[in-house]
Amino acid sequence: MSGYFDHIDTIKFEGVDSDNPLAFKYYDAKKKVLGKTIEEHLRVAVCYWHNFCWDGHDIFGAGTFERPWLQGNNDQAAAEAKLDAAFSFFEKLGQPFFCFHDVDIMADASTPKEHVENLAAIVDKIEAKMDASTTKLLWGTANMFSHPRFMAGASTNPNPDVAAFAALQVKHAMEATHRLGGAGYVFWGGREGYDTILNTNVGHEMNQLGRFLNMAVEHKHKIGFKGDLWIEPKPHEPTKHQYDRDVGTVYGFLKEHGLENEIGVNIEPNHATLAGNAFEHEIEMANAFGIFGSIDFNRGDPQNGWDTDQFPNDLRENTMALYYILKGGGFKNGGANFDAKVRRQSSDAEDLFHAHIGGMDLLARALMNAAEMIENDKLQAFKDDRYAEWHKGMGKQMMDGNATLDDMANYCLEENTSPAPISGRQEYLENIVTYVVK
Ligand code: XUL
Ligand code: CO
Repeated sequence: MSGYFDHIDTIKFEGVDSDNPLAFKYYDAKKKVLGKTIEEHLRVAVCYWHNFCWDGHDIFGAGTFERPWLQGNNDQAAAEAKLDAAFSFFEKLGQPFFCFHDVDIMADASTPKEHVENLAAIVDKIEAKMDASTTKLLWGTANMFSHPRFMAGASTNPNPDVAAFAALQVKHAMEATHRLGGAGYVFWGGREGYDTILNTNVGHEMNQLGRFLNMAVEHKHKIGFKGDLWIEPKPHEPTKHQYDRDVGTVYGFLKEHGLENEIGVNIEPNHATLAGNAFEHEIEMANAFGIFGSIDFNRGDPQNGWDTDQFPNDLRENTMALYYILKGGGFKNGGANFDAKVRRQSSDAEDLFHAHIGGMDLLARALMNAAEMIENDKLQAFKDDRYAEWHKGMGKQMMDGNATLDDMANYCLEENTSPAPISGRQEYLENIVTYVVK
């Protein structure tokens, strides 16, 4: 079954003049940018679910991909065939990181006991694969949204027995992630929200989620997992309202439950846009709150209002994203996971390569653009100047907590201040970005 990718050679860096569509034009893994290699900066990851678990079905039609390992029942042999295919893909792409949900990697299970056994059986195999390669695990997670038992949520379910099943999955998925040396563990609250307020006790559900996440944090420390925990915000889909709506909402939630120093965020641009936020807004909010973790790179379709999970191709948007990621100190444990899928008509093995090559070349270009912006940081210089008054006089007194509202009001009266408007220079600043995007 690993023969599925045999007709494709290892993908090499050939540079911008290459005509070979199955070669990197910009992603030169060992090239140094701002003191680190492109590979070290981006920490690119391939996701298991869209690439190896999905057969191309949509809500109107059957699978179109004919991946051999997806043809029969998802038993241990099929899970191992999928694993062979995945690692042969990783090898040809240059050994990127990978990410998985528990159910992506394992044979189907029908009881809690089987779940634990089947997961353990495949983790043994993954460990052996990883020992024989340089591919590393970026993050693991538990899928607590596909099975019908989770239709009303996992930890936010009205039935605590469902939350107990979720606890079982998180415990074992986190332990598997730890064992495989994962850099992080993600909580995407797939159905941690609701479809109608008529049957939902919102306050209670959010407290359930808060307590559940505290238990997960306690477990992380108990087992000695040193990776990061990240919540992945999304406003809706599949539920109408999800509690982890966006970065700002997640931060308020973390504060409410005393988790702001324990859990960060895994930001996904297509989720940001569904919430009515720009991608870079979410990154900057996470930087401002000190909770930036990782990115699930993808894009939505500007004309479609759903989570299309397409591979990214907007150089300007991703240049800005990389600029703000670098300004925040860059990825530490996090990285650039492609939570993206090829289109349903892109049914061949090579389409998976075109998608990842394009995404990696795009991010490498965006990184180089962002580095150029940082080396001569006109945007920062403009901002420093714009906020300079806050570092002296009454502005500083206010920020240091040394001025009352009376003090400020009296200052205004006494100094007779009537500030003239100062241009925000938006177009000038946009031009700076335009000239660097290439
Ligand atoms: C769903 C989504 C998930 C998470 C992991 O929109 O992004 O794949 O990344 O559960
Ligand atoms: Co995602």
